[in-house]
Parts: sequence; C-alpha cells; structure tokens
Amino acid sequence: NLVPIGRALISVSDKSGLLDLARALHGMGVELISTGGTSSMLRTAGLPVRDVSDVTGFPEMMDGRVKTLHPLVHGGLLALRDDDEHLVAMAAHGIEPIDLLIVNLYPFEETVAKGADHATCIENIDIGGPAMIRAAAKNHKFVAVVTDPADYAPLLDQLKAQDGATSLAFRQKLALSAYAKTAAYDTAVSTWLAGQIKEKAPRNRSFAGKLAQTLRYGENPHQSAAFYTDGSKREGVATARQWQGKELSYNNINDTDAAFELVAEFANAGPACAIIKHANPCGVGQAGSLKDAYLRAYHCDQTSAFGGIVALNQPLDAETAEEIVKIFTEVVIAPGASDEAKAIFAAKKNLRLLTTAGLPDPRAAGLAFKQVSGGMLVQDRDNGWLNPADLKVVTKRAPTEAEMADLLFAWKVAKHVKSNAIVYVKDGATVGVGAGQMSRVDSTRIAARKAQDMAEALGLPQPLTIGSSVASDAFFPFPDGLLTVAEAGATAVIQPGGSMNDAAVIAAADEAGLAMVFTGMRHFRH
Ligand code: 93A
Repeated sequence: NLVPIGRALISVSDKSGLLDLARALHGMGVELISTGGTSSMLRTAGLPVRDVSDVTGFPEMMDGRVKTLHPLVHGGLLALRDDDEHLVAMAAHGIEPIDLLIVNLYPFEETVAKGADHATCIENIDIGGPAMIRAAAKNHKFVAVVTDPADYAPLLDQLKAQDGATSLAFRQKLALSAYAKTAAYDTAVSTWLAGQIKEKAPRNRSFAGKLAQTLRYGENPHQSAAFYTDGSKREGVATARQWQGKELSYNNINDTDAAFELVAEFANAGPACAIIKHANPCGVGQAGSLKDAYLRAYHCDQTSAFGGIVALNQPLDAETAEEIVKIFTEVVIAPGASDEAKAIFAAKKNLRLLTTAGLPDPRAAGLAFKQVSGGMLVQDRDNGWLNPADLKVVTKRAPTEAEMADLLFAWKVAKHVKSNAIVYVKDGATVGVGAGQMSRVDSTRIAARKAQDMAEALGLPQPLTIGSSVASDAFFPFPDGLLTVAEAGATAVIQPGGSMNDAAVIAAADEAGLAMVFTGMRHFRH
C-alpha cells in the first residue's frame, strides 16, 4: 500500500511553509505543478515548476474562476492506477497521474469577517480547490491530499521514512480531514448566504441529524424549532408511534423523553409509572398493578400532575386508561397499549398516546449535547448504574430491607431530577420531590412541604415523609440538609458521600438514628 510520489499539484492561498515544503519535495525528485500565484512564488524562489495552464492547455480565465477545473487535472487525481480501463483512458488522453495534492482554499471566512462586500465574498468561494480535494480524497487508495500547512511536516516525515512514498493509513487519515474541511467550508458559505438573503440558516448545519418534524414553535412561541432524529433507532419519543391527539410540541417531546427515560429505570421491577412536569418528575410509583402504580405516582403531587406527561413501563391497559382520563394529561407513553385502552383514550381528543416496541436501555452508551455561547458541550450520557453491592453503610445503623428497597428506588428517581435533587420515597412511591434548587437544603424543605400539602389534600393523619427513605443526587456539604430530612421523619438516606464534612454529616445521622449509605457515584443533572 506504499505509493511513491512522482508528481505533486500545489495550489494554496495560505502560502505559509510553502517554500520549505516545495524545496523538500523537489529534493526528492518530485515534479511540481502549480496554479498562478503559487507557481510564481515557487519560480521566484528558483524552484522548477510547471503551470497548470501548461498541463491543461487552457489559460487560467474568468478572474481565476476556472484554473484547475479540467479533465487533465481531475483525471490525474481520480484515475485508478490498478484499473486497465483507467490506464487506457489516461494513455488515450495524455493524462498524467498526480500522486500528491497540496491545496488550501480561498479564505472565505476571513473575507467575510473583514466585512468585505458581497461581490468580494462571492469571488472568495473556492470551487476548483474543493473539487480537487474531494477528488484526491476519493482516490486516497493512490493519492495523498494535504489541506493544512500543519500536515506538511508529518508528510515529509512519511516521505523520508518510506523512501518517498506514503502509506495507505496516512492517506486515509488525510482523506478524512479533507472531507471534514470541505464540509465545514460549504457550511460557512451556506451560513453567510442565509444571512445575505435574510433566510434562516439551515438548522441541521452543525450536526448529522435527520429532520423528523418542523415544530410549531420552540420552548416559547417566539422561538422557531424542529425535531431531528439521530439515526440511533433507540426506543423512545423519536421512534414512538402516535395514535391520537394533536402534534407534539417542543416541550411535550422534551418532557416525554424525560418521563420515558425515567420509567425505563424500572424495567424489571413490576408495573411502574412516572409523571413529569417541566422535565422533572412530580411522582413515580410502583405497585402490583399498573393502575395502582399510576395512582401512587399521581398522589405524590396531584396538583403538579395536572397537564403532565405520563410514562409507563408496561403496555397501557384499560383500567389504567380509565384512571388517566379522569384528569387532563398531555401525553401518555408506554411500550404498547391494549385496544380497549385505545378506545378509552379515543374519547379524549387532546390526549396524545404514544407507543413503542420496548423501553430504552438506561445503561446504553451515547452522547449528550448542550449548547453554550460559541460552542457546544459534549459528554457521555449518564448511564451510570449503581451496583447495590458497592453501597457502603456509614452509620451505626444499617438500613432495614424495606428501607434499602426505598433507597434504591429513590436513587433511580434522583438521577432524573434536576439538581439539587432530593427525593423522599415510601414503600415504592415518591412522596416528595425537591428539584432544581440552588441550595440543597431548600430542596429538602420543598420536598417535605409538598408531602405535607399532599397529606392535607388526601386527609392523611400525617405526612408520608414519616418513615421515608431519601436520596440526594450529590453529597450533603453540611449537616443542615440531613437534619431537615430527619425532621421531616425520614429514617434512611442514600447519597454519594465524598464531602469534606462527611464525618460531621455521618455524626448528625447517627445522632438522629438515621441509617445512611454512600454510593460513591453522583448524578448531577442540569
Ligand atoms: O476560483 S477557483 O474555484 N477555480 C479553480 O479552478 C481553482 N483551482 C484552484 N479557485 C481555484 N483554486 C484555488 O486557487 C485553490 O484552492 C487555492 O486556494 C488558490 C490558489 O491560487 P494561486 O496559486 O493562484 O494563489
């Protein structure tokens, strides 16, 4: 797979490093071909160079718009050296092979950035350069293409080490960055042109998504928006089938995703239900039947559940559907639905029903993106999975079996609550969720107060936080949050640990008679 370099075509706007490179190539016996500006610089430096116009028999014309766009150039780049027909065509038309292409493009972005006028920007859209780059990259089996002066040194190293030849692996890498270069170049042109003609820039310009749906608006009515799929075919809102109801909105899609991802944590746990509002759970319940799981989730915070999104971990059945239609719900998503359940929903025209073939896998790997001004943050999706064997009991008292079950339940929910997250759980259902507070103590208080409100609404003798188990998505930095939880009646706590004040927090837990376990894993979510 080593290809010796006999002939190189050099056509560069950025001429930095050009002379050293050309001298070295010449020293290795490589024949140099160049376009106008490049060749005159080489010639001035005393290097022998052939003009492209000599090769093609055509002068550069139309202000340079047509210089290298010629079969004698493109044939030399594209011809397969191991194909008899290609070799015959080369011989018949006098096409000489070009083994190395050194090109960098007209500085389009720099020209725009300088505030140049429209005509100047248009003239700086390089056509022949990208055409040659793409041709050489396509034929990387035989041709090396260098599009960045930073690659001159590695190129010369290759040639020196391999007696004037390049390896296939090296050419493949060069081809890869070549296509990335031309793609980015065209993106810059398209974005500029959109601004010129007062059109919105194409929305898919920065990632390889496929437009699934243009949305009526984004998070707010003055924001335009669209929904793209990423081709992963992952079970979820992007691949679900919608049976009824109007089109999903931006917020619906976001919340439905949050709901389904959360309930998927309970894949093997018997019937479970999660209700989401503003991307946070306002109730998660588990029970012997799906209907009871729904009711338990609903009774965590029935005020917030109004207009919420319901996700189920099992196919929707008729008795659960009967319960759900009693209040206004935006979306229900489940891995299937019975015909009876669909018939019950049919009477509620505004309720959207989405079904999938299964649940998403919470442990699956993937990427998560977040846009910031001028850039984008990329991280692995939070597929962290707690192995109960890794839990460390840090208090004098260890959790009872019932407490431990609730702690693990609360931990799964807390992973899906915006930080700072505090989740109170009693007997397999959330009884208080504190989300998105800047102070962890506030989250502990809000969750306890919600439980108090629900106890009053349901006419219970005491709030369900009494005897509950609590999860905190990150460590308690001070004993205060832990003390609030104890005051609310919780008896067990699960948290990552790792605070400088762990000793004080553990002492406070012991004093209050709490059982506490450390996970060693954090679940921030912002
Ligand atoms: O206007 S072009 O798109 N038409 C062409 O045929 C062509 N061939 C090479 N521009 C073309 N080029 C570009 O000229 C190269 O990409 C390079 O950026 C520049 C080098 O020109 P010169 O050698 O005259 O400085």
